[in-house]
Amino acid sequence: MTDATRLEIDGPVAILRFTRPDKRNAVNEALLSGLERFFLAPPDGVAAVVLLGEGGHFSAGLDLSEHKERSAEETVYHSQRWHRLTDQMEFGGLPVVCVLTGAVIGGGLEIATACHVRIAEPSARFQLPEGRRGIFVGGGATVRVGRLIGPDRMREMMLTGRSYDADQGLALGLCHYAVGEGEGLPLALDLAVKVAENAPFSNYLMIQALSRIDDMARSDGLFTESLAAAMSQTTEGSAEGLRAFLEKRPPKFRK
Ligand code: 1HE
Repeated sequence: MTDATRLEIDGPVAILRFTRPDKRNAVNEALLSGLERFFLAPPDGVAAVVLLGEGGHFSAGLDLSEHKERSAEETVYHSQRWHRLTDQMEFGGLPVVCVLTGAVIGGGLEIATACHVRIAEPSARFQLPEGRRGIFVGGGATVRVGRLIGPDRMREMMLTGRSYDADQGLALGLCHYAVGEGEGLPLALDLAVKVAENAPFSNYLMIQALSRIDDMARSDGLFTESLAAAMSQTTEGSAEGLRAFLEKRPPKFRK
């Protein structure tokens, strides 16, 4: 993809790796562009993505050597670029499973929380050390991390700079699975294949509807749910999924 990311396609699953281990996969221009290139135009036929970092770390966040040169104006544009990317990851329609090892720090946590399934190995450390760097989060953490663990806990996490480990992350909802060392990628691939076998439009609705309904008033949310249910009912997927269940066989969805 770029010299900071590598893409491999295995049937319906794309495996995207961060390949800057010597810099703990800090997100520089090349890494950000690699993510944008993939998520803005995913290859045809891909139905799920696995995201991971090489060298024992997911990502140490924003590349601070590049960031120190940015003006305030450039920082707004750069932060908005992260928001476009992470929104595209969250709402683009492609399920994303990430494997979290080592540093899941700052922007690394912002990327992780834009993924739909998060698997942490024992080395994972979740941290928001922006206060020690004299900066603030800018890649969506106030919304995504704030909603996952609550603004109160996020503020404490930022003020004290504490790091949470994989088991604590699991209890807090920063990850969905805490697994043994080396077990992250096999589980991610299994789950990605399973997700890719769902009816495509059901996956699309899960990805689009849930966070949006969370933004709505209760009655708007419930009405939107009914509309989404009705739309799913018009697809080939529902015809096949319901028929397969009644015929006692696995469904076979068009990709
Ligand atoms: C980096 C970065 C980086 C490592 N930008 N170069 N993120 C942070 O504040 C985290 C900063 N990094 C760390 O706290 C540590 O590097 C780690 C705990 C992740 C790993 O420690 P360690 O001992 O394994 O490695 P190291 O020796 O500290 O780092 C290895 C190299 O990676 C070193 O470069 P070298 O040329 O001296 O070998 C480090 O400088 C480099 N490196 N992390 C640049 N982040 C959209 S806004 C988001 C805002 C944020 O993300 S703020 C949080 C930034």
